Amino acid sequence: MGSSRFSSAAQGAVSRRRLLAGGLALSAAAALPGCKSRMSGLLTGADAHPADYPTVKAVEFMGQYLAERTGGRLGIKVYAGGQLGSETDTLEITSFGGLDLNRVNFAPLNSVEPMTLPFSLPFVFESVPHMRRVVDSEVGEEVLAAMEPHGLIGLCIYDSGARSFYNTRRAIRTPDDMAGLKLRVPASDLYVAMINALGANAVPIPFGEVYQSLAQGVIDGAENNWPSFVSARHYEVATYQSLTEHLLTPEALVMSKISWDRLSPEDQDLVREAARLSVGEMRRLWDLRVTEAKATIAASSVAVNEVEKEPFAALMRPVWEQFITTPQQKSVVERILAMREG
Ligand code: BDP
Repeated sequence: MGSSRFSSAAQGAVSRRRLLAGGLALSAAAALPGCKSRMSGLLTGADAHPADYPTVKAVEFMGQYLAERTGGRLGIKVYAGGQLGSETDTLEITSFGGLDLNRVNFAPLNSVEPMTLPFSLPFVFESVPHMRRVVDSEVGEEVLAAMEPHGLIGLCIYDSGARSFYNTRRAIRTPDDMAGLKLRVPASDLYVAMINALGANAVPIPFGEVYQSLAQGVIDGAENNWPSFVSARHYEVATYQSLTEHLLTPEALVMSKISWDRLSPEDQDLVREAARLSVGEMRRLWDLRVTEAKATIAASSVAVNEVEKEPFAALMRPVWEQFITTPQQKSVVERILAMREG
């Protein structure tokens, strides 16, 4: 099951082995033949973020909705804080049916499904409203649907704000300032190419290991949005934040196709409806969280600088050409650009 694009089974933590054995997913035993609509239980989900983060809260909101609508027959339990492993690992586990739900950034999906690459292109979205317009359109639906052959049902797309660079060395004002910096990236070849095209050195590391790597000087910096910069405490170590806003890559909530197929058509509709409703809640929480994170940084010792984006964007053309190659991807990119205001 799943796609050959996934690497061999995730190794390591006992909890992950349990997951691979199907230990946490909606139990197959609950799905009696012919009794699909009586399926009951807690859907399990994974998230790299702490329990109070907007993505976790949004999925819990979805769970409450499901519980209300089914009289408690269905619900969701989120394993937050990356306790089940990196997003790459949990995606693989989800595709095998060891987890029901997984909230991930689009970055780790880039190596799973090429149709996720357009959303990960640097400078493709001009603003948060532009990104929201795109993901709310048929383009969002198309990209979510493209994950199904990999054992993943794309349920909805959440915000992730704008990612900017931060590091322990110096303010970044022009691409020249990036020369030689060792910068952490998520597990995506596109991110690696982006960093290298800017003259820095990309170091792929799971999100949960970034704080320690910064503190130990294994890397000089990383890039992320305001809420993650604060909640992962990267700002305590990386005290130069440069507002490149190079990526507005969103987040995806996916469901294991194996778990999905165990639901009755009515429950599938309900899960889709709950996911759709959770997007509004997520955006509300997200906007508050961005404001809070900015206030935390303003009161901290982080030196924040604005950046003229054009010189950075100009260096991204070869990256776009390298990763956008199929007519389907090109069509998505064209439609994204057509939805710009400027
Ligand atoms: C955060 C995303 C999270 C990623 C993380 C990263 O919400 O899904 O794991 O960035 O950089 O903004 O890996």
